[in-house]
Amino acid sequence: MADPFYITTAIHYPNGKPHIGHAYETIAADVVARFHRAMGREVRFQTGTDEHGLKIAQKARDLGISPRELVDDMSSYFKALFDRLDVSYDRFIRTTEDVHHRASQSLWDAMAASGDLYLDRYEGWYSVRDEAYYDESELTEGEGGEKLSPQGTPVEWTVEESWFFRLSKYQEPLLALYRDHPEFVRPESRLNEVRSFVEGGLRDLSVSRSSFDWGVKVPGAEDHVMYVWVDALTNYLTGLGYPDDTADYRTFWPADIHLIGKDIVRFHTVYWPAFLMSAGLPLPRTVFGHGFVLNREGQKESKSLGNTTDPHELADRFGVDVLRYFLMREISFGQDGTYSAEAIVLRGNSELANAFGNLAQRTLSLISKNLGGALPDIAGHDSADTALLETIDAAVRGDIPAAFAALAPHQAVEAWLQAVFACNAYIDAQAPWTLKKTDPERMRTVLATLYIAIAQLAVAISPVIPTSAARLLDQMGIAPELRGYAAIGSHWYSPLAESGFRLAPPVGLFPRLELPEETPA
Ligand code: ME8
Repeated sequence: MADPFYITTAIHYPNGKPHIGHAYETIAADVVARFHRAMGREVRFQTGTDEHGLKIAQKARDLGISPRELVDDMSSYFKALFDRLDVSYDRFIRTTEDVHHRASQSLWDAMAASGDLYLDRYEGWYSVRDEAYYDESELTEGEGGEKLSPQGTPVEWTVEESWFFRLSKYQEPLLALYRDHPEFVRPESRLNEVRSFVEGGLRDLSVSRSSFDWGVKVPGAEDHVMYVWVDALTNYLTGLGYPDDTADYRTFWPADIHLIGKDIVRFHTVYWPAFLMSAGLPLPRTVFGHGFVLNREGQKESKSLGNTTDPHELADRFGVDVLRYFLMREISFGQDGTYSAEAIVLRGNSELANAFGNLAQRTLSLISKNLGGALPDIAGHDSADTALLETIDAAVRGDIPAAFAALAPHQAVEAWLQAVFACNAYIDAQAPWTLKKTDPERMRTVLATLYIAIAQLAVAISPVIPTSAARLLDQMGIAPELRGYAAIGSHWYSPLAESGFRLAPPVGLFPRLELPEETPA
């Protein structure tokens, strides 16, 4: 298969269980991965857990267990959640894997060979919660006068022997990168932030720690472990087999998209390209920094703050596809957005259950009841039928894939919903249920037209609601090879109708959701 496409999520810190933000990012990446697969591309999709560093070591110490026990336990929750949410990753990476230690050490050696690493002494501020070094000038003051990072997290004064990376040397090459490839950082607002940060000057970066040992050992200096972000970023290469010259590496590197949250854009668009330039490796094409999912109080849920909702609970209450649909539909990709039980119920009921589910249910039931499940032949389209099919065609071949390709899943869903509304307007105007007696021939044409439209709409929305779309397409007898964007159209309809296929009485797709009692309507 041609046209490879490599997408990654951030790797998640397993210092606690996953929350809605982790679910959001990974679902978004899955939607993009599924879309590109449906376009016929050869997709590689990687996610995983980021298991080293002081944050993990301190959490384990607080719990009285070893870091290894903590990450083995917590990483499994991330994997189980992503499996539950139908995330179609090809590789779930854990940075404690031996292959990852080897890859990180190879990247380190390559940076050393460029003369970009030197030993010195670090004195400065560090936030364990962000696993980040901050300049004095970036800090703010908390209510009690304590120093806080720009993210509002506590910082501590750190003094230790450390290896440094010559980040300062890469200021001009990075500015040239942003100038020549503005698509490297998206959305544009994040590019502007990063550019001004780099224009403000870059200091060399401390890239090892010698005061604890939970990390990847520095080659040739085994009393040092790598700064956790050095090994974390390397995960994108490890998963392809780096440093070996593997088929996966040759096919998929450089990555097409690193999908990450806005809080870690600096690591991915300043440090990471500088490391890769130093090692002489090609740079990823796009780093996309999405916004935060906030709860109804407008707070960011985070493990460190302890205000998290278990995404399993949301999946239990609303269903996986409704949750996936809601997150993609409600939040403009790239911006922050809020979620609440009410908003999920509203979207699930009005858009999935009513607009799309009822459309399919009504159409398939009429065929099942009135025609014994045999698909009607299309005798003489009139202009209303042609207009509907043209509207659907424009959506499923034009607006919807264009929006997915542009990393705007919220716009893809919006375009899909408009096409669903067009079908609803058509079914109401044509009222096929009244045509049975008055004009059975016309009824057959209307139902055939709707059948074609509904199958196309199910294919088009499959990246977002894969299970429900597949259940509908299974009922409709649509062969797996017809379920991609490339195969979308109406050419399959007559052969299917003539094949003797019989539609069974349809099964509803989306149960009506009730508002939880404890929350006000
Ligand atoms: O940052 N809404 O891990 P992490 C949306 N290990 N996204 C959110 C979110 C929220 N409320 N909270 C977190 C790390 N995220 C590092 C990454 S990559 C080489 C190393 C996003 O577990 C966050 O922005 O803190 C990040 O992209 C991802 O979840 C993992 O966050």
